[in-house]
Amino acid sequence: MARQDILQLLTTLPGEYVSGEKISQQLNVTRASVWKQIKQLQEEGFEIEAQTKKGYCLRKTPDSLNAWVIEQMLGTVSFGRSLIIEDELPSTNAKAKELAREGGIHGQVIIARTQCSGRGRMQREWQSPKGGLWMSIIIRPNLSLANASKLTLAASVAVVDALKELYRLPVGIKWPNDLIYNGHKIAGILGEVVGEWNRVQTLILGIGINANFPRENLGSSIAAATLQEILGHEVDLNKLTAAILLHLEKQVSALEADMFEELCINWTARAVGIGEEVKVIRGEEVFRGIFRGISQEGELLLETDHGEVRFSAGEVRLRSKLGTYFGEPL
Ligand code: BTX
Repeated sequence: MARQDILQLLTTLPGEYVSGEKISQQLNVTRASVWKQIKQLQEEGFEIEAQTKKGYCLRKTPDSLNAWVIEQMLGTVSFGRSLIIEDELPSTNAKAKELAREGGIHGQVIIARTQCSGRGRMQREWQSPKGGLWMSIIIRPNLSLANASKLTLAASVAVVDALKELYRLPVGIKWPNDLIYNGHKIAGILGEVVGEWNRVQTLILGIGINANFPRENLGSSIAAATLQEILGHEVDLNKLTAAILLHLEKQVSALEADMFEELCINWTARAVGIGEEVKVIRGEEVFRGIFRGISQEGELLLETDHGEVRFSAGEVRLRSKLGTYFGEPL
């Protein structure tokens, strides 16, 4: 008997008691083993009331990551319909790449409660303590190579919208796809291509959100924010996961329907620093100018004294005129 079967029975009539006898009959198991499973569910964070005469009643599902709970909350067609949660992984992106090579499907999600070797762009370290949301999605989009790189921009719009919908948080996008709250990084997004892009057409989208832990759990040199500190309470990670996946699926579908202009407008509306004087650093070179937004191809547009210059993500760093980027130290 799977614990899911018990949960399914307890949720058919929300708020009502289901007798141990009924559960044991329906699932063809002893009442003692039903009790054992209920105790395990309670340990996983399900608030289940047990009353001698009435039976069991599910009062609340856990806020901590739980695949069954996420599944109940999902409003997507394919994103997250296949979903794995591991206690610890080196990196969910690395695991997702492995799964993609083994035939992982479009929309498959892998989440880790903690990562011991989380990565940012250019192999930078991404600290991933317990309490965060560290997840990767396998995307096999119906997009041309030129358009596929826009997926990471779409992902940043999706995460901003999910955070706004759930917590009314005004989060901005730092080009190309870091999410900033009051000058502090609250989330990061990493898109990685698997195999030969032209043939395989698979992108791994890694999303990391500083959620239920204090900022001190990250290195002191990092200008980061966490949802717990901003909101003053822990958040429901299952709800957050389901909301992000729904927004992401919508964004990806819009891109597949060739709606890049709309994405461009949505991204720009959420971006920080547009119209400001900035420095763009490419290796040893420094370009100064006004940050004008992004092109249809997702490149950064810089208005310099010598005309407009375009930069693609990955090759450059962006800083405000004062040497900081919206609060982030150099
Ligand atoms: P990034 O290269 O823009 O950011 C990396 C930089 O951010 C680091 O050099 C460090 O200064 C800072 N940093 C490290 N950890 C944190 C943190 N938790 N919060 C704020 N700042 C931090 C951004 O890369 C993309 C990150 C994607 C992470 C996800 S998590 C799930 C998936 N798996 C995986 O290994 N990566 C992705």
